[in-house]
Amino acid sequence: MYFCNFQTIKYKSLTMNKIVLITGATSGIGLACAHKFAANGDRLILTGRNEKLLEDIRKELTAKGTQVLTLVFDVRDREKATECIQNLPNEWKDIDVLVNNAGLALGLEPEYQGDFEDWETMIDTNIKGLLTMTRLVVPGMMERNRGHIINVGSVAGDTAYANGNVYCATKSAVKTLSDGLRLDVADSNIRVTNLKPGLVETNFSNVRFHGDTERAAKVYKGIDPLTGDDIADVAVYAANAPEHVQIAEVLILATYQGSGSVIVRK
Ligand code: NDP
Ligand code: 8X3
Repeated sequence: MYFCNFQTIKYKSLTMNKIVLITGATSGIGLACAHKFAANGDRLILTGRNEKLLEDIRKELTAKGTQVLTLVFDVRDREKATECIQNLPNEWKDIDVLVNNAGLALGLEPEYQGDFEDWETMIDTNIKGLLTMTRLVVPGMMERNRGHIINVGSVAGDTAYANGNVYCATKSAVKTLSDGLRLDVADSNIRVTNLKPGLVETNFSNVRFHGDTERAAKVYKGIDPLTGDDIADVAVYAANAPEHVQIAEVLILATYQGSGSVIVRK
C-alpha cells in the first residue's frame, strides 16, 4: 500500500527518455523546469505541497503527451518523503535527474533582528530538505552508475548581501553540498550541477515578504529580471550536455545586475 498520493496515467510502454524529479514544481523555477523538461520529451515526477496545483499541472502536461507522476509532500517531512520515494512504482524508480529546487527566503532584516521561526524554516527547507532528497535518490543513481543532481543554489550563496544573512547562508550551504557531492560521486558517471540564479521574478519575493505584494514588486522594479524559463533552459542544457561534460556551476544574473547586491535600476 502506498501512503503517497500517486497521480499518473497508465501507458502501455514507457519511452527511454529521462525520468526527471523536480521538487517545488508548483511555482516559479520548478514549474518552468517542469515545462521545459516536458518539452524536451522527458518523463516527470513532480513534487510539491499543493495537491490541487500539482494535479492541474499534471493534467496540462499529460494533455500535451508528457508522462507525469505527482507526489505530494513537504521536503521537510523526511518520513513522508522517504515513503514516497521508496514506494515509487517500478516504472518510475530509476530517476535520472533530480532537480533540488524547493526553497525559499523569509524576511530581509539584520541578522541580530531576524525571526527564529523564519530561520528554522529556511534551514529545514533549503538545506535539510535538499539533503533528504539527495540521500533518498542518489543511492539508486550510484547503483545504476547514471544520474544527475541539479541543485538550485543562488548568487546569494557566493557572497552575502545586506540583510540576507540566513538565506545567503543556506545557499552557501547548497554550494558546499553540491561541491561535496560532486567529489563523492567523482568515481561514477553521475554529474552534479549547482545553478546560481540572480533576480528571478517568481513568487519568491511574495513569500520572502510574507505576502506583502507591493514590497515584493519593488524588488523587480526598474530592471528586466530573469524568468523561471531562463533558469530552466540552463537546467535542461546541463542535463543534456554530452556525457563527458559536467556543468558544475552556473551563475545566471539579470543584465544590469552586477552581483547579488549591485543592481542598476532605470
Ligand atoms: P517560488 O516561491 O515561485 O517557488 C518555490 C517552490 O518551492 C514552490 O513550488 C513552493 O511550494 C516550493 N516549496 C517551498 N517550500 C517547500 C517545502 N517545504 N516543501 C516542498 N516544496 C516547497 O520561488 P522560486 O521559483 O523563485 O524558487 C525556487 C528556488 O529558486 C528556491 O530554492 C530559491 O531559493 C531559488 N532561487 C530563487 C531566486 C529568485 O530570485 N526567485 C534566485 C535564486 C535562487 P509552495 O507554494 O507549496 O510553498
Ligand atoms: C534569490 C535571489 O538575489 O534575492 O536567491 O538572493 S536573491
